[in-house]
Amino acid sequence: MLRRFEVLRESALEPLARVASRILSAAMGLALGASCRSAPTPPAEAPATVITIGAEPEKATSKPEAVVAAGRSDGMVRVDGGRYRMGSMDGDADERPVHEVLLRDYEIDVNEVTMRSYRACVSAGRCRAPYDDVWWPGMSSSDHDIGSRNCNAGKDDRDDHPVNCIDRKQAAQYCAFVGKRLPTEAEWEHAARGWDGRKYPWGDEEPTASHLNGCGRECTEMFRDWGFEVKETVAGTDGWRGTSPVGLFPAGASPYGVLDMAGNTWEWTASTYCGYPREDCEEGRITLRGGGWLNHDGAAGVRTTNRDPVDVGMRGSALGFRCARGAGEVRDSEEPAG
Ligand SMILES: [Ca+2]
Repeated sequence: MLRRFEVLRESALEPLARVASRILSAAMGLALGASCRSAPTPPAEAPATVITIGAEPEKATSKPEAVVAAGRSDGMVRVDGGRYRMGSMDGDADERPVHEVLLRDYEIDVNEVTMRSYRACVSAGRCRAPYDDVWWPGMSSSDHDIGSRNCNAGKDDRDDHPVNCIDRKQAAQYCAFVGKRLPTEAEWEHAARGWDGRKYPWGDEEPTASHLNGCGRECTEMFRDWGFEVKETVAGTDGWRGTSPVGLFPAGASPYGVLDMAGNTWEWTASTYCGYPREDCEEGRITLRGGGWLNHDGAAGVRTTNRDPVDVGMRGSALGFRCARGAGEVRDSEEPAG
């Protein structure tokens, strides 16, 4: 599958645009590296889930009572399982086809994991400390310099900000430390989108500076000071050049009350990057969700169905995570739909 990144890299861009896109990638900690295809091998954390191929999700379908009555405990929100139509016919090629998955009941963190929370795992000797720099395959020295400036490690005013500049192993280590696990892609998307096929966690309204910490004027000006032009996610300013404290944008809450599912940081999932429905999986490449404080493609990056694959060892300044808990997705062989 030809990904947007590859399209960008291989198209006849002007040299300056090439540099800008590369630097933008550096700041986000997202890879432009070539993908490594292999035989489909669904990972243990993300069992195969495809049930049927469906149409675009219907708008305004009735919500299960459990959604309305969703209760929170331990900083999590409970999500009742069911048949969920995953993907979008309006987004990128890898968001198609819309297909139905069965989700078991699960819980997901309301907020992204903070520097403060992560530190407890480090103190217990169960997690490696966050890095103070970024890394991904093929990174240049300038990528490293620009990208590392917004790592939160070593900065004493970031306790309530999401932990960033951590690889997927560190994210998984933290979730295990607190008795949880990383969410699968399907779990993540449903928690962000609910049952009515919305484009963003809050609905179909285009993003504003009150919905999320994206790349507003504060962000474009920061990069301009560094000599680069980046694409804005929102008009005006959201007030945060890099990450913001978690949970600061209630107007951007998902139907389940989950926060920062658009913006602040991209989020690691449990899922290896595969085409829909689960085919042509790319071993060693993991799907990120949610968009971050910087998005190379602007508002399109924070859509609920957007997917971006990166190397499993990558760490970026716009990349964090949240955890989930529960039995996980239902395999099609276990409980066919329809
Ligand atoms: Ca911002």
